[in-house]
Amino acid sequence: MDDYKAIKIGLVGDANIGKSSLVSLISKEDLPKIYTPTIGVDLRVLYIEDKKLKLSFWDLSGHTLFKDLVDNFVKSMDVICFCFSCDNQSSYTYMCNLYNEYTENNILQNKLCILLLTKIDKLTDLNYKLLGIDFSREKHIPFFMTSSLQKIGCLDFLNYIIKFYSPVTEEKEQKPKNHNFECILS
Ligand SMILES: Nc1nc2c(ncn2[C@@H]2O[C@H](COP(=O)(O)OP(=O)(O)O)[C@@H](O)[C@H]2O)c(=O)[nH]1
Ligand SMILES: [Mg+2]
Repeated sequence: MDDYKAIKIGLVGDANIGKSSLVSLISKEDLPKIYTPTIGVDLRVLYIEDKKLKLSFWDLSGHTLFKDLVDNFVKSMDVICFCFSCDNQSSYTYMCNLYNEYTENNILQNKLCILLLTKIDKLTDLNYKLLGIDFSREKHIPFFMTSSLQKIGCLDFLNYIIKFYSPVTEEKEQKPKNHNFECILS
């Protein structure tokens, strides 16, 4: 596996919004039946054989107790997934604050950023979707709506990352921010 290109993908956002569930689903594990807060950092690795990619998913705790630890991990990531959920308005504010903080500290330079709205099986207020679309357009980052429970959107977001880092798209990799992303909704 030495010839595999290693990509580090970090999921950040408020606690209890479904980050760990998303990582479990992507790594083809059963979803946890009861809520277990992530202690600091959790890691899952996925090998994409035909593209020779080693994707490591860093499930980063949203608990403020681990913020310093998580911030340090974020610096070493290639991809940052900014997450907020459909059942928690304050998770949007939390995500925006994180994005602004990382931008101000130049942490997002040369990283691929992705916006994820989680738990869309619980979407009762369309405003969440609109907030996501506006944020994605303003920051020029792709937007995916996901539900780990109903297995919606998770593969789309995974495939996006695979395509982005596949050999033919190496040019893109150098300047992720210069591309005009459209919102990607499923
Ligand atoms: N309805 C619904 N609940 C979810 C979904 N994903 C996670 N949850 C639940 O939300 C809670 C927090 O999930 P978890 O993945 O641990 O969140 P994290 O703290 O952000 O890592 C758990 O009770 C999960 O069962 C989803 O897609 N839909
Ligand atoms: Mg977690």
